[in-house]
Amino acid sequence: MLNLNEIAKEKFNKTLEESTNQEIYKLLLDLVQDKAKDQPINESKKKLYYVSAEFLIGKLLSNNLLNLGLYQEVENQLAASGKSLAEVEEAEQEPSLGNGGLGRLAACFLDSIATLGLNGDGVGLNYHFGLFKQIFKDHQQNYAPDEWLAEPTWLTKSDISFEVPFGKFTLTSSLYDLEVLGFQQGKRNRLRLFDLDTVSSDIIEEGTITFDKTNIEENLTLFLYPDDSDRNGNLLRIYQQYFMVSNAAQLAIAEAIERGSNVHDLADYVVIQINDTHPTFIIPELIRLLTTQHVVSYDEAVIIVRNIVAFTNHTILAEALEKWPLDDVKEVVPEIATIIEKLDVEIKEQFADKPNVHVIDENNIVHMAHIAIHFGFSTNGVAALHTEILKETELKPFYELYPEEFSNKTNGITFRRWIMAANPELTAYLDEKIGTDWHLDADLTGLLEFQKDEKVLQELKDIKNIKKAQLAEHLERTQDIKINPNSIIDVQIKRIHEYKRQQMLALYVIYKYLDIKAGNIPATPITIIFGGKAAPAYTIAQDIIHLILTLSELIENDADVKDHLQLVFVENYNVGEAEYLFPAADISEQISLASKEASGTGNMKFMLNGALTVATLDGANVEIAELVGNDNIYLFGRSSDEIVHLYETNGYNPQYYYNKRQIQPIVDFIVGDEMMALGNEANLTRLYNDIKNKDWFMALIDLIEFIQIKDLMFEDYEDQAVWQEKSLINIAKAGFFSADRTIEEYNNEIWHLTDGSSKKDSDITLN
Ligand code: 26Q
Repeated sequence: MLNLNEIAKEKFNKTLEESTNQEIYKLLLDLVQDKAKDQPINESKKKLYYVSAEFLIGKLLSNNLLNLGLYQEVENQLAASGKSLAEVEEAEQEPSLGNGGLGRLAACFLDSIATLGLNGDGVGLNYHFGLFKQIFKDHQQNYAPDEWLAEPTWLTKSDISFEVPFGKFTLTSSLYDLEVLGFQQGKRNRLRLFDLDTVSSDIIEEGTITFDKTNIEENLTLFLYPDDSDRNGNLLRIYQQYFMVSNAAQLAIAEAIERGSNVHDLADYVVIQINDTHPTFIIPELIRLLTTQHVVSYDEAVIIVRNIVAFTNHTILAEALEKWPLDDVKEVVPEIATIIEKLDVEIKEQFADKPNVHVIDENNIVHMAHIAIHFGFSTNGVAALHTEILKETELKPFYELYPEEFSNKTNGITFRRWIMAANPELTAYLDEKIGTDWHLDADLTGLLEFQKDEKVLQELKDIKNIKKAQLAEHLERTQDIKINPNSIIDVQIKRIHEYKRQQMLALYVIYKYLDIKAGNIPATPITIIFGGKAAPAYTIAQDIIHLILTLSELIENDADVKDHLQLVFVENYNVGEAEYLFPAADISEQISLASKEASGTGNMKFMLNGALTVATLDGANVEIAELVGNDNIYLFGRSSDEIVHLYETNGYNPQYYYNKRQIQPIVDFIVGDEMMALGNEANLTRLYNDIKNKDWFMALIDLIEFIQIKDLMFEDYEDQAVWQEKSLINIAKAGFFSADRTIEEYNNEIWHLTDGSSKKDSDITLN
């Protein structure tokens, strides 16, 4: 029997009541670690390595307690001593080892892989500083380093270490492990994070995120690459990537040999899923290791690797597709550059007439995705529409070469974190209404039976109100932001990027502000909440943040409006903030320019917690709409086909939309006197000119429709019986988006972990 009081007495010679939250956190961390290490590690002949530059795992305490089945017991015992788990959790530093969706997906996948009892580890880097801390000052995004590696830590240093040979020096790695516990599974996997003992925070300029980018021994794992658009620091990025994959490859080979592989049969023992192209160097690295450290010929090594590596694409934005100058690769790892050149020769011989599939282009640029597709056995997109776009446009020439290697794996989210831990109130209510099987099978459709049950609809609303009150309390306590918990909570939380169109929602806010000034008072007050970080070098994204923060102050200062409309930008949006925001939202903003958002996963978290979605038909929104039906989602905007066509024909002209009577005053407001009085002229003018003259991601094209659909939504909110029914249907249909379903698909169609054979055992021949 667990007795926290006794443990506290033993450890600190205090009762639980007398212990500080910090002490209780330490006590619970030790308890979880002990229990975790009692659990055997998953085993099977073949093992998966999920290699990723990012794992946005979030805080671990609640999730681990939940997966061990201790959550309720611990919460009860803490409560009996006047303590709360939520407050204890505030002692935990959040590891922000990811930028956004791709990193969070990797974390959800680890949870599901362990829950399904599959033998699969994550492999990545132990960044000493996670993604920067975002601080708002003078309506601008500022940066502070995020030092998360404080004691006590969940990491355990192993005695595993490898030599990684760069061109100019060889470095020795150290491996740290994090336990990954399956939900009620009794076995565990690990997240394996490689590091360098020589890394030092002394090279960081005090209080900034600036450091000497050339001092590789001291900086290699110092920072998560903070950026998905900046081109500086390319060499460091290559150093990081090669260090990650060399360690991953050496680990996979060593473990396979331990399990009985003779290396020639490595593909029966190892499958490697690469999370976007960031780990693509693992292909040449495996070839290097097999041919130099083991007795495998080059030709055979290429075949082995082709049976091991599978690639997931997460974006169709051209600027996010990784390409490195061959000279940069040569400078960092000449041996790998040589192998890439050999692979390129093979492809050029085979496809002489198809320059768009070559590995190295005419400008001597290495295309990482091309390596991954040619020399892996599987390429997948992350939502149905995204995969279709890959096949029909972005990766069409590759799809024509290898049609059977392409597949879709629609993303998913772990229900353990995104409803069971984040929304225990809704969890308990669902348990009462439909039983607890959904904890494992994610089937929530039993709820549909209560679609017309007024009492149930009212109780769901009561839970939403509790979550709104908790959000309001949290924001006031931690950020000194006061929101009205009785208002409609309308949320857009995600990285700041033009294609996600935060600027379009900001334009809606201007419209609404002017409308309220004109005397049209909303029936229920509205709170629009933004959260998200912008890449430091992404100028227009900084301008969008500035616009929102300035507008927020303007509204706050306006006595006519502030009680009816509030605009809030949550600072330093991260997994912890997300856990408050998703359960409290009434409205989920999924308004990306159609064709641009590969999937989205926040859309799924909102739906699961009962928010209604305003959406373009983009990414996984398409599948949400199919599941709930058009009456239970608010769709608007141009279709993906129309947008793709506009880009192809250069057919979009923002001036045309700007000149419309309804739009011009809204856009002009950005540089009007009121905004200029509060904001920064350079930011506002640049953004204004960009929207008017360029608007590359077409914020104006859907603006009028967006205004109409949002106003319709606010109108519909007033009929609570109808609104709550829609909300119930969204919850009930969310089961498809369980990451357990996604991982089952990966395993059945790509990894084949339980049947012991690789996908293409002998069906590949030398050319
Ligand atoms: C590229 C080159 C150099 C440096 C960094 C990068 C880089 C870093 C991060 C490129 C892309 C990323 C992150 C991409 C990402 O998060 N994509 C999101 O993946 C989610 C999971 O599949 C999807 O749901 C989102 O739609 C997609 O935007």
